[in-house]
Amino acid sequence: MKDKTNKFYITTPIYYVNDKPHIGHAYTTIVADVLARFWRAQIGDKNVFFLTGTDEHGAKIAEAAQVAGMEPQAFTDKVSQKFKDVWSKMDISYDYFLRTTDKDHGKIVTEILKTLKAKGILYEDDYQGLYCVGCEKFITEGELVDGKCPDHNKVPQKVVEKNWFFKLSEFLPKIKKAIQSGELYIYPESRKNEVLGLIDKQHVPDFSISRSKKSVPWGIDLPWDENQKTYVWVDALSNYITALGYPKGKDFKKFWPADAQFMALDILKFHTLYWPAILMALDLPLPRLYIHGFFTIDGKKMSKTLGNVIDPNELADKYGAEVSKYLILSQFSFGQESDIKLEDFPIKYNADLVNGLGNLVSRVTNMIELYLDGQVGIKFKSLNLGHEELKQLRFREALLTIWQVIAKDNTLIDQSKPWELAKDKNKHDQLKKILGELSLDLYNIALALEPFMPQKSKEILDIITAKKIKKPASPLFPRL
Ligand code: ME8
Repeated sequence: MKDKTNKFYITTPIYYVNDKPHIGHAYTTIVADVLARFWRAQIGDKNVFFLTGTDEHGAKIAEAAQVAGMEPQAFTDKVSQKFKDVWSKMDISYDYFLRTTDKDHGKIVTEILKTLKAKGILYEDDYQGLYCVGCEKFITEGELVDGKCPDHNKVPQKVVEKNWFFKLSEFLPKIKKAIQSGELYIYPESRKNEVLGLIDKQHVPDFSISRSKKSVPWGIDLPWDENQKTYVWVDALSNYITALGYPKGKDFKKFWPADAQFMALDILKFHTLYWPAILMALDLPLPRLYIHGFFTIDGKKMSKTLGNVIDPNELADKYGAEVSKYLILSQFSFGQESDIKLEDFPIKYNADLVNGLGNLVSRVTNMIELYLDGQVGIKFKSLNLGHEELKQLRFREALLTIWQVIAKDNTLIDQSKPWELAKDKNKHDQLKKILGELSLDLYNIALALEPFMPQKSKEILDIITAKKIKKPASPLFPRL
């Protein structure tokens, strides 16, 4: 990760609106939010651009609309709003929410396609093969398990149609070089190697940039062929630059290339091969890609049939936005494949927030109020706690660093027993020194928490920097 920068552009995938948001979408969006808040504090609000949105075209969405008995546009309006609502409930600070059904986006996608065609990168051909609507991708026999797409457990469609194709083969050697040189940055290393393996060992075919209008009527028209619609992935990937007003927009000039594009490994190939190829074809610089693991819930893949899909709305209702974010991010390290154990949430809430941070704030402020008449008399300075970790996108580790200080301070209080020092006039200096150290730590804990828990951070800062420090009237984190 960049150590110094004067602008920072962060994206999440744009999520399919075939169904309502779940905790998987929330995880990616929360890490993006934390990073956006972190960089805003370093380089100023105007220099950070955080994009998220919804992916609304294609067969998958059209089918879901049909099942819901709605017109596609009305259906996508409704589900897209659910994403906006949950992000607002989770206090997600995006700068722009892009919908692929936005007119502005569509116009730019059309321009991008025309440019690619004019450059001779597209050609027309017959496609004969299999298509998985769940993945919105052409799938090979070799990828099937028992004749079904392993991700969606469905028999793919047989497709015979004319499509326009992108000459990916021409770009693969250049993409490989860009990955090796770091010009196309892929994190973590294991995913980077996976992509290099894909290029070397598997035949990666050219990809289609259109679908026949007969089979997929819901999408952006192909400008030069009235029988075709734009393939949903080309429409979707373009969002990362259409949102900035490519090619001439001020934001585009300022923010592209992206400093952190987040996603899980399910869409690795689209982002590490198709997307760089499109960018190279447009003569644009390449982004930095950060791929996290897919997590399971209590050991099982999240699915409607298993009934274990976690709705972020429910978490926010139970714990509030900030605590929910803490509980999700502290479960596992970014990049790892992991399991979320819901039964751990209340345990962790009590241990880390009620007994850890909340208790520390109330003990320290109580003692300063009682023994020092609310005056700790020190100058606060920032120690940049957790900054290194956040610059490297080690979200969980940044939290661990903060909680180490909390644990150290709670132990310091237990061992130094300030209430005993307070009884002895000769030990007043020692008492003052310990409470000074503790309040400086609280100040830095609050600063470090700002990207994760902006409101709690402000509450603690207000308490600890007040002219007269007082124990808060109610606990920072009430017991469940
Ligand atoms: O793929 N664990 O949209 P999508 C972790 N529209 N992250 C998860 C997850 C899980 N179990 N489930 C989902 C699409 N995610 C396309 C993207 S981008 C140009 C187009 C997160 O709604 C993770 O970020 O299927 C994953 O990559 C994304 O949701 C897929 O969202």
